[in-house]
Amino acid sequence: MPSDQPSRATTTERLSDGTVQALPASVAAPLYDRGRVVPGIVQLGVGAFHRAHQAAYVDDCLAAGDTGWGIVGVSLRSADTRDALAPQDGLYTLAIRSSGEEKLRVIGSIGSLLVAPEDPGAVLAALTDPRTRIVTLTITEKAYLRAADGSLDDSHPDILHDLENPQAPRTAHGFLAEALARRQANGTPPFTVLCCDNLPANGATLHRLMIEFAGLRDARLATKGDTGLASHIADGVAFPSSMVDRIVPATTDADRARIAVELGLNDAWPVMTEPFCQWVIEDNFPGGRPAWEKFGVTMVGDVGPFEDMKLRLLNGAHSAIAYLGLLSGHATVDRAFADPAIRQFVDGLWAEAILTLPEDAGLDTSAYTAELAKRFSNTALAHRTAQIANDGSQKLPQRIIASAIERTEAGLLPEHLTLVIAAWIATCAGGKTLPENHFTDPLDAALAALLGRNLPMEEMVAAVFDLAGFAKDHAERQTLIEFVATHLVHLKQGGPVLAFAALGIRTGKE
Ligand code: CS2
Repeated sequence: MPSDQPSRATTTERLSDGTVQALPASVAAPLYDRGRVVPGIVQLGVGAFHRAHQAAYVDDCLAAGDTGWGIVGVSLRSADTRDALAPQDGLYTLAIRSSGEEKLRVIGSIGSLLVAPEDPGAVLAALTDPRTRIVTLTITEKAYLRAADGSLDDSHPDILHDLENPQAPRTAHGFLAEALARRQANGTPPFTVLCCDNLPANGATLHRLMIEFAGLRDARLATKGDTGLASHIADGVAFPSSMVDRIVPATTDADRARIAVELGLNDAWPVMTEPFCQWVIEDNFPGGRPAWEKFGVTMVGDVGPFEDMKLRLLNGAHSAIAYLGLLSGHATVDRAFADPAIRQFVDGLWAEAILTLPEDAGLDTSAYTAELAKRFSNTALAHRTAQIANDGSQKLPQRIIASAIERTEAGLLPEHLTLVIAAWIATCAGGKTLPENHFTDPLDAALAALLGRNLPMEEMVAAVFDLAGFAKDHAERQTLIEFVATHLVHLKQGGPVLAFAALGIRTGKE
């Protein structure tokens, strides 16, 4: 990147409404009057993904004059994002990076930021504001608090807390339920709930969890029948599904320093991303929505095929690259993907997963995987394998296990798919020791206890499947366990080289 104004880097001035005019012409900035924007969307989870994806689409809408859709950003846990962005009036830089090029754009769609644990009442006030017509969620897979069988984890301490304290919730479920109940009581129409996480049938899944949660709440509050919240949520609140896609590596201090030079202003939390961006949304917004289709969003009747293709091909390959990459000593996706053995493995994985996708849905899987190969090769992203490795127990079911079950049901082998599960277990067992490889999982403690028991291989894999709820109640469970156990023996005896060799992938290191 040209840094022709090096002196600017030393400035302590912050990006904000007051300084945005001073940005160099090469940086795109919000030209609309932010003061006139009306908050219409409450976003739960204001992490980097939301800021690279949904917030950028909404910024386009606001810039085009559709000003009723400003975002109120809510962090459900930490104050970090609010602390970084509040002094910047919610402004932040999106750095769109491809090998050899970086384009900067300042996003203005987040008008205010709230931290739920500090002030749950303020969050409920935003959610019950009649101007709020859509609530979007990007809270990561584990925050949906599903038990191993996929139902609501009704013994989770935060769920129990929220049932006891409906006015001061901690979970997304608790906030949505209380706000929908208050709106129902006031005669304010409900908002539409738009899930933007990488879950299969994400809208329907959240809808089901919310009906379960509201049912428990109704039982506590002894409200029954048609006036109950559960039936209101079941029949009266829309939960469209959506497929979201943009690769967003974690921001580093080097990124902050480089962006400060380019802006001539400090930005405490710029967000890094790739040029590719996709959002496919089920068009079911009874309370209205931004004209997203004008800004590149695909509005459809059924998101299912797009979701499955993305979860199984992009995210499935990502998890494969993460665990096999870590086991092979690769710190970033591009480096792992440049390893010929991993590259060949991913082709094999795609071939297995593609056969599980519907043939009649008009999906062009070869164009899609060709594009994925380009995206994974983007050296400017430095997307860390350890970042993707987080929360494998929550991610593998929709990315890998669903395809493996369907292949086995169809009498086909899931050899590549099951190696990803084995690589996850092997990485949890041994690969987390180096600080730069560190990643976490909600099952960490239970997994460590189990892996420390030195059980015979197949018994150990079966216990991991039980713990994580993998392939629960599926006839194919035992077949998958046997494949995973065989792969694990290879990984234990000869690392990825031996495991790849068993699949016919030669590395030259056998
Ligand atoms: C990644 C995703 O961290 C991960 O698990 O697979 O965040 C991925 O980068 C996004 O889903 C891309 O849209």
